[in-house]
Amino acid sequence: MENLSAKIEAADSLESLEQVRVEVFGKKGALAAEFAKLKDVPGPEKKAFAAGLNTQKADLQALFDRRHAELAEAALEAQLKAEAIDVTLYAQASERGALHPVMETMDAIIDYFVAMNFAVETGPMVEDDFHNFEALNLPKFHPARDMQDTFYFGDGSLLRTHTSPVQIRTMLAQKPPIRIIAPGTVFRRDYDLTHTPMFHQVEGLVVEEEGKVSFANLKYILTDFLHHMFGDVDVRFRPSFFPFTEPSAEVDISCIFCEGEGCRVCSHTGWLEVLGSGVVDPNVFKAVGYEGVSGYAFGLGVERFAMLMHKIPDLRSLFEGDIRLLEQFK
Ligand code: 2NL
Repeated sequence: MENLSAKIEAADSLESLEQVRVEVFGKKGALAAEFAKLKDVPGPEKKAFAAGLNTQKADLQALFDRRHAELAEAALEAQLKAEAIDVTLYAQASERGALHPVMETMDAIIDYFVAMNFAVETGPMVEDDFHNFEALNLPKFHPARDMQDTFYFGDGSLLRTHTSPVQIRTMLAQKPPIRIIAPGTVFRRDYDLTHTPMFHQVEGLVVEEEGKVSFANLKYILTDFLHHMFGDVDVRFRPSFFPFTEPSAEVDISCIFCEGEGCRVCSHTGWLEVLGSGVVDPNVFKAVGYEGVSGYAFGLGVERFAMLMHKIPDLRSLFEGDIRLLEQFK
């Protein structure tokens, strides 16, 4: 028994102590062997013998528990020491990112119209002929449907060329009054200095009971919007044509580079075109089953807004992911 105590004391790790535990307390261990002798002890001595064994067992167990606690404590100490972190060391500072200027501009545009009580609607980028063209008074064989401009999948589906289909879907799903903007990604087969095959639009649509909105409301809100975005610029509405509006107008601001004097950016006109707009064509309302309503709509290209607001000269720099450009927008 002396040597069992010594064995427990001598264990120098939890692993070796576990081996000792099996040797001492295990089913086939030293204590079990001692207890086995009990059956050969003559009757009168049995009780004292058993009591002696139990005392020894209890002593050994106490010794084992103490040793186990010591070794467990030592193991924890060692682990904490090994895993210690020097919190006084300088960390590698991580670079902070930022929104891309196109998304930041989109958010600024959305914020204006949300403040003006417009709801934000979104829809699928893969569309069909009805929602992208037919319902917008773009009949079959209209040049805007040309293979030149539209990505077709060959099964009748296509990549939306504007976010107008979102407004068509909203009108089909809801009753007037409607007061929404549709921001999103759009696609056209066009790639040169001033066009990219993927770009972003925000379109707006207001529909009310007949006679409650007119071109005057459109003119007011777009003028206020452009002042909000570009500051103290002149705003001009110029007659134009879109298949989905009648009458239609393109909206110009006085050139923010030369303040209307005439420069290369404004092609020496003093004006920059920034919006398309108009009074919703009756054929559009017919296509969605609306009667006795009037409305106005508008659309803008977000990349163009971003370039003008930040005076970025080259459209392509918005798509190249050059960190030297992006770092300037933190
Ligand atoms: C532009 C022209 C415009 C619209 C978009 C629209 C949508 C519906 C009905 C009528 Cl559902 N119109 N959208 C109207 C006029 C112009 O955008 O130059 N965009 C960059």
